[in-house]
Amino acid sequence: MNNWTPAFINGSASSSSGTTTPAVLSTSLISSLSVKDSTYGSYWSLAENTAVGAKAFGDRDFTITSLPDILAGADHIVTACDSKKTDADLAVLTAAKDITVYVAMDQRNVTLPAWLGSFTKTGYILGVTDGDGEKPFDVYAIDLKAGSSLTLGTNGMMGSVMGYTAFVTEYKEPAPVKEVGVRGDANCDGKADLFDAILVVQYLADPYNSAISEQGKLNADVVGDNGLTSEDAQQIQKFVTGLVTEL
Ligand SMILES: [Ca+2]
Ligand SMILES: [Ca+2]
Repeated sequence: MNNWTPAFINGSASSSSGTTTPAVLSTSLISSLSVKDSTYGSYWSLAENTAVGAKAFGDRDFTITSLPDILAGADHIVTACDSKKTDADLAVLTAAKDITVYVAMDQRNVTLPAWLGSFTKTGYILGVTDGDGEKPFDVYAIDLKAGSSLTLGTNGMMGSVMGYTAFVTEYKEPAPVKEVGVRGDANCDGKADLFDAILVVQYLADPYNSAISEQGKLNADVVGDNGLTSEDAQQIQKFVTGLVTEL
């Protein structure tokens, strides 16, 4: 719980009938978060300055135990894990500034909801530790202009997974691509190996869901200076297996 400061501990109110009114919440980046989940919405809140050790959900003691650098200090949309049981839109978020919204989805959720299709898979992994140990969550991102709204939809109704959680940072221009780094180094870890060949093959098969960066695309374009093709993947594989000695 270090450094975890809720902006609001859910501002919801219980009516006399016992049902809860979902909260409307805000931060400097989010002008409003309108929670639509009438069953579990009272567990939702917003927290600022996300750090390792923060609670992942409002209705569980599970904590964030691995946090990618891009999410350090982010606003955290603390969802309810049990909102995974709600087969409807869960919340509507309106941006106070130009922001990037990140949704972290349990990797065991293989029935990704359609609304996530407009997001980009970043390749970053968030770790959430439940009673059984740390579970990896894939981080998806979408940019949102100041004043625009985004609907956070259903988790996809898959069983035996945690619900998603979400984060918001101020939008930053992507770092400009300067020059080729290590040739063949698609994943930008400083060396060319089999993982780079695999990443290029994955990119070619599904470019919209690839974790490859612009710098990685430049590094991996080892044949023809013409963008990535199967020839680039094959050439990196030849380098890995020693058939060619340089890229
Ligand atoms: Ca590499
Ligand atoms: Ca090429």
